[in-house]
Amino acid sequence: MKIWALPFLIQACLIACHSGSDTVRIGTNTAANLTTLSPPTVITWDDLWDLYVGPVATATLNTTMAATPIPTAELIPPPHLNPAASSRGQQVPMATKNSSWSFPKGFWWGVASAAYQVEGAVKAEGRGPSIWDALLHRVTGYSVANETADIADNQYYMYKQDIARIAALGVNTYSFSISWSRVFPFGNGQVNQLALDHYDDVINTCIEYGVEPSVTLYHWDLPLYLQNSYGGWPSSQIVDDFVNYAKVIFSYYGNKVPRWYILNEPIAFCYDYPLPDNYFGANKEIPTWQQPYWCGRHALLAHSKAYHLAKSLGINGTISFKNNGGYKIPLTNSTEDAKAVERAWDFFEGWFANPVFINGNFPEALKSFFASFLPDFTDEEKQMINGTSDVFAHDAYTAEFYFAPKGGVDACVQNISNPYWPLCFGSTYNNPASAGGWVIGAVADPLSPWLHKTTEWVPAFLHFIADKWKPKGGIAITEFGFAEPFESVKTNKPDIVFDSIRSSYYKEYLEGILIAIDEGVNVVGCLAWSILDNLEWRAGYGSRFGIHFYLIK
Ligand code: GBH
Repeated sequence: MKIWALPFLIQACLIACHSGSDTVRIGTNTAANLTTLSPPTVITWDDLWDLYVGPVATATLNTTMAATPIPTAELIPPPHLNPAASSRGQQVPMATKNSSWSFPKGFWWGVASAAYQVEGAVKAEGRGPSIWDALLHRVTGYSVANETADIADNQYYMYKQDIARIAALGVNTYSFSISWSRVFPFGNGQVNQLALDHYDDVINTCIEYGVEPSVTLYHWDLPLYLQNSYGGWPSSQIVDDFVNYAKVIFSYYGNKVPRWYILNEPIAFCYDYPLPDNYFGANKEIPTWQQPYWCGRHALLAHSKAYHLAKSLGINGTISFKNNGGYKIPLTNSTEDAKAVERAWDFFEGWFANPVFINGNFPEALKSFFASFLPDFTDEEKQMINGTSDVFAHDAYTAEFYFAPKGGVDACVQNISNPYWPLCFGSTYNNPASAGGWVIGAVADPLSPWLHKTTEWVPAFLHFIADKWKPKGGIAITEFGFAEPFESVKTNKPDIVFDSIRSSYYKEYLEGILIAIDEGVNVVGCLAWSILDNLEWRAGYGSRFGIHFYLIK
């Protein structure tokens, strides 16, 4: 059981109910050996699993579980951070309050997850493997403790219970993602009706509970077969396969879904390239250092094609992609550090936000870096890409200081042997020595060292996005959250569920949003990451972002 991070939220727990049964298997089990696997050899669903992933664990609870009513004893909020009056006689700390602040009408808020991180049931009902099944099963050390997502939170079977809890929180949105390799076990080709039925029920259950479903089409779980056949996102072949998948999803669920996110954090999944050698039939033609940028090009083409397709299908929900990255602060007030900050926005957020929100093309700094290897977008492509987000969706967790390399940004750009090339900026969590070297804010769990509590920068961050990319539909914070340090080493439940830093992170972050709204920034909604502890990718289960505690092992 875990205490809610937000004062207005409630205390609750997830009950893991387990009852027995076996793995679901489909297809024919054809013996194959690795030497016959180079495309275009036809391989079966079993081959994909057996050769590239191996045996997977299954949960004992493996049929859809009905929701059980949430006991009122579990709906008791935690003590307030700054208790006003207390029956127990604590002293009341000074607290400032501005009673005129309020969220605008129509502001939505809720909780988020992603398919691979919470579903488990990886071989159930025909799901094909994704690259992450192979990465976590086969690549030793890819996740810190070699944990897999075979069972994870078992949400594939327990979604009704999870959605009942979301409703009990009093929030109005659940943001989850669809697993592409459930719907297309091979990424393309035959559709798996069981998967479509499953997500239909997830969406319907949300609606039944008065919770609006937000759907992300792609949260990093690329069908393994597509990585094997042509190297995944760095190949242009991904574009049509993705758009074909998007078409099935948009056509099937259509206007039941008020908010769609086509891609989650292309910066993050493109920088996962190159994937480790020798586990996939990888794309050898593209030099490894270029792969993130080819991925970015195809992500933009796939996103924008899918966006236009959705509009042409009459989808009337809000459609965008989720960008990500922290607020960027110059380490010192030098002009070089200011340049470094500008370049960092261009290389990260601007990589995707400039094309979509400004002019269909990359920022100048990126264009000149790409010039020697990446084709320019054609005029038609630029036109297709520009304007393809109805809202600026940002996963905005944290902030960091940026600085120029010694000798300055421009000299670095000209010198490929500079250790900072090609980015030509550096970043740090610590203030300069002249300011005492203090860290920017409290650090999260050691397994998520990139995350610091920097909530005092939230208003500046929101202003920056509004001023630079001028999103017509406003800004949505599609993920924010915090991994309480060392939670996974605690054993006493009351200690585990009492989240000091996470609680103040959420409270002060929301205050930051209110300040920005009060100052005229159009912020339309926000989503806490995450509804429950889950598989934190390479950090495994040790870094816990859930506002519900979930004991995975
Ligand atoms: C989100 O990404 C993801 O969408 C979500 O799946 C995830 O669970 C959540 O954050 C919490 O992490 O290890 O130093 O190379 C947030 C952006 C991008 C931050 C990748 C961490 C890796 C930093 N993330 N980044 S590092």
